[in-house]
Amino acid sequence: MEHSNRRKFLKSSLLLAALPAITPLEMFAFDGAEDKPETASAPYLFSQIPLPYSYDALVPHIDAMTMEIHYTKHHATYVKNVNEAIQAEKLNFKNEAAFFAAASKLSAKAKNNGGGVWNHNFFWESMAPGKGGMPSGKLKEAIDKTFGSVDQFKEAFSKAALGQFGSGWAWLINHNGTLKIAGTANQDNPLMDTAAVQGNPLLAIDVWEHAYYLKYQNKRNDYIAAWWNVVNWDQVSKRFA
Ligand code: MN3
Repeated sequence: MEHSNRRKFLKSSLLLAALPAITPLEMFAFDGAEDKPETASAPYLFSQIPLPYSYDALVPHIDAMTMEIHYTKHHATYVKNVNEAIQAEKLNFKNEAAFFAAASKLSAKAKNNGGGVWNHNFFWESMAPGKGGMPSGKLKEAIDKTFGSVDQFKEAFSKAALGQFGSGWAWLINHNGTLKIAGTANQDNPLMDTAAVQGNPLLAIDVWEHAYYLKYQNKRNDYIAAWWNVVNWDQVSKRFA
């Protein structure tokens, strides 16, 4: 509340407090309600991680303007909207996993924007400058076993990303020890109880046009091919461990 308004408000509250119907306790409970959440955790269940690198760190594969708009506008808006929905709908989940496990019961606003926040945090951490190359260790063994080879995996994953109709994501998922590739529409993710293929996400690519249109226009295929150069396999291995 702005200072002078607050003073006016307090003054009128004190006048009201003099009336028998309004106790000082009620006045106190009302004061400040506009900027305090009902519980400490619920409205801030979702937040944006600090971007782990600069906007231009993934150039030439992902351009700086795309990164900046993607992080500061698109991603930030999902945070604002999901926390608005959580507050307005009085949702109370102990963590993000519990939120997504109840996706079928959430409003479109809560589900879409919650997915938007989580998916982008996951996406930023799936990439890093000077990465790409090949997976190693246990992860490579599992990929070889499931898909035949890393190249065959990349081909199948790229195909899923290219074939995702409209806006959405392609995922590599650990489903009870089995690796799977899946696509999701909009901001859905494999943690949601509504997902056709559920499991623990290991890797994801954002194929919304906002993720590539400035540099690649309609050539989603070129964006996907370039994206492999920034995949952070060390992070994917950590998620698989
Ligand atoms: Mn996006």
